[in-house]
Amino acid sequence: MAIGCTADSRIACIGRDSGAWGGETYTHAMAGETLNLKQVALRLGAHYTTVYRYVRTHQLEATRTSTGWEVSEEQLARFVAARDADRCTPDGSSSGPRRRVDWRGRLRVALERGDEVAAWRVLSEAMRSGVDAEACYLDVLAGALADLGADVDEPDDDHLGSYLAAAVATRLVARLGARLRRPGRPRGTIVLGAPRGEQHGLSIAILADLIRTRGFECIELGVDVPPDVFAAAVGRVRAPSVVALSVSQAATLEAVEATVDALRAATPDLPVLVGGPGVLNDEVAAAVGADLWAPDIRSALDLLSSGAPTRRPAEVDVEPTRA
Ligand code: B12
Repeated sequence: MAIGCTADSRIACIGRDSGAWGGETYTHAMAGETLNLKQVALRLGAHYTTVYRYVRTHQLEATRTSTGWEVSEEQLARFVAARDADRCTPDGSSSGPRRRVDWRGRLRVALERGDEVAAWRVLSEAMRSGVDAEACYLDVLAGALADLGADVDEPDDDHLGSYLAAAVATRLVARLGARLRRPGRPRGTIVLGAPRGEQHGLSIAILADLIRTRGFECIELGVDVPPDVFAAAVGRVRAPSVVALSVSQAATLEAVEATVDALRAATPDLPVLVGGPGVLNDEVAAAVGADLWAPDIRSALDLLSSGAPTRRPAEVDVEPTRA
């Protein structure tokens, strides 16, 4: 600790000293300058490995360089403020308000870096702190993916972040799915896939896992599925309850329509559910011939769990009656 500082003022004043730690000279970083992890450890009065863990779990923002990690004064200040908000009350009791941890933000950083180890650590910590599986999938993981490219300062023009994130997220879903309990006798079977031309597969994997946790069997067809394959799949299932199509881009709506037509020809009474960013509302769903639409996965799960979804009633043109 710096000479003359109390524990509480250590963060503020230790940087005015200079000295050596592990043979390295440190000084207070001027505005715009950065600190390495040893310097941060010294400033926090923590061990280097603890600081490294803060970085890997995205509690402390840092930038990777060719020689290690760099932390700016602003990043360190944000970390200290967040940590202090999580601290005990002044009387030493631990009943102070708990800080809401930004699992979604932390995960997003790890996803964009393509860092599976850090990403899994964030999810594991979230689960350990009581975030349930559904919230892990929908609020933390899907939330982090939805935030991709939201950084105006760092536009991801080449989509590299999306590719890295999708690859890591795919592995995370596989790991999460393997942990889920699937209750006994299925209450129905849902056939699920994305239409021809659609490469966005994460929503399908997530929806499939969560459908199973709600007690349904799920036949997962994956992405870029031709209409006749959907038709063949429902033909093989003894009593399918619903076919669900995940549509991430409006560009594939024609393929959705072709899929609905093929399904109607194969199993006329089977309801078709559509959802995803490519289907804005129920009117678009009706226009492509689907019976059901849900704005998000939670609503879709509630809809499926609420009973036996049915086909949309055919619109009947009523002739005005004469008086
Ligand atoms: C990862 C990603 C990719 C990855 C996909 C890899 C993979 N294995 O999935 C890659 C890099 C390959 C990719 C490619 C492209 N992508 Co992309 N991608 C994304 C990104 C970043 C995340 C999508 C994701 O998986 N989210 C996680 C899931 C769980 O969330 P979600 O899809 O939003 O789904 C939620 C709801 O919509 C709903 N939902 C989803 N499916 C279903 C299904 C049912 C039945 C129900 C009820 C609900 C439901 O519930 C979910 C959770 O609440 C989004 C941007 C974003 N910020 O969302 C763009 C995004 C989906 N992509 C987009 C585009 C345009 C493309 C490309 C055309 C880009 C290009 N120029 O090449 C290509 C198209 C490839 C193709 N032919 O399909 C657009 C789509 C715009 C649109 N609505 O029309 C988006 C929205 C980006 C944008 N803002 O422009 N992409």
